[in-house]
Amino acid sequence: MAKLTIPAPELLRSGHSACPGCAPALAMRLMLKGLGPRTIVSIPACCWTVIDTPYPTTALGVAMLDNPIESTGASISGLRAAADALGIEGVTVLGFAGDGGTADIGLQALSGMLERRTNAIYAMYDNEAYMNTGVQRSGATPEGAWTTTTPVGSGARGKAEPKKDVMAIVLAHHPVYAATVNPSFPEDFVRKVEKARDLSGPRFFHIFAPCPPGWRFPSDQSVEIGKQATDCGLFPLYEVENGHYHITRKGGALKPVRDYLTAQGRFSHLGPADVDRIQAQVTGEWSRLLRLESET
Ligand SMILES: Cc1ncc(C[n+]2csc(CCOP(=O)(O)OP(=O)(O)O)c2C)c(N)n1
Ligand SMILES: [Mg+2]
Repeated sequence: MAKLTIPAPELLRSGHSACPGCAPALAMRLMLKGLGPRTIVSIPACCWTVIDTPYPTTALGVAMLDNPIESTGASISGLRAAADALGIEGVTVLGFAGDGGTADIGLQALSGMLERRTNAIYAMYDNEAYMNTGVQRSGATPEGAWTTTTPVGSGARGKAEPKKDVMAIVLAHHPVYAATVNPSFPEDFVRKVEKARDLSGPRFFHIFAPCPPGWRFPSDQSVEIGKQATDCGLFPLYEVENGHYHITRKGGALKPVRDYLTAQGRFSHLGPADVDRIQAQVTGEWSRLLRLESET
């Protein structure tokens, strides 16, 4: 039998207030298994501030700082500067922010942190909308998805615009390391986190994070939906180290995107032509990624 490589210690404790099936909770659990106890995490306004607190309690077994939604990049820059000034060694500084707080509201602070070569890890958990305030669309919401601000009805068919390519924006800053991870593939997730932990400089994670109430699927399906997203090529697992791309999961032929879409209520209004269009986009992006891997 294969030996599991995931560390046993739990730094996300019981008693947190995540919804059943919350993939962002699973993502934090895996992130801290990879980083270990000498981690300081900065969390902006998002579901995760609610999951961890209310003050003065905490479900996290590491030091945690709550920061305004737009300033995670600035916050982790300050934490790193403070740790260095105080001579605190061997500590990992982590920003753990939602897609709204990263792709939209906190984008300039993230850009600044990357450009200054801040020695810290920024992780964006992507549940593809502003979930904590009631499922409003973000720049990371995919085309066609229902949200409360991209309704479905007469003349309205969910979000009209494509998803913002946050990895491309981050990679334009030439970080030391950037990777996509998905809690449905925990071994791949923790291996990448352990690798990033041992590097120095700006590092970034794009975390796939299904949200049962926001995406409208049963809460026992989160892991399965995550698997489908990667196995159909919609959320490929890869890492980019000093500009070199490496796809970390190639499971043979890609599964059809249709199964992933039909499993979620937020896409239930899409017709065959919509599904075909999304399939063509996913196939095209997958080919582009394969090309990038072979060219670099
Ligand atoms: C400047 C500012 N604008 C809006 C808010 C309200 N707000 C709090 S949490 C949140 C949702 C954040 O969405 P995301 O970053 O995707 O995290 P999620 O809630 O999905 O976990 C918003 C809009 C805020 N706190 N500060
Ligand atoms: Mg979100």
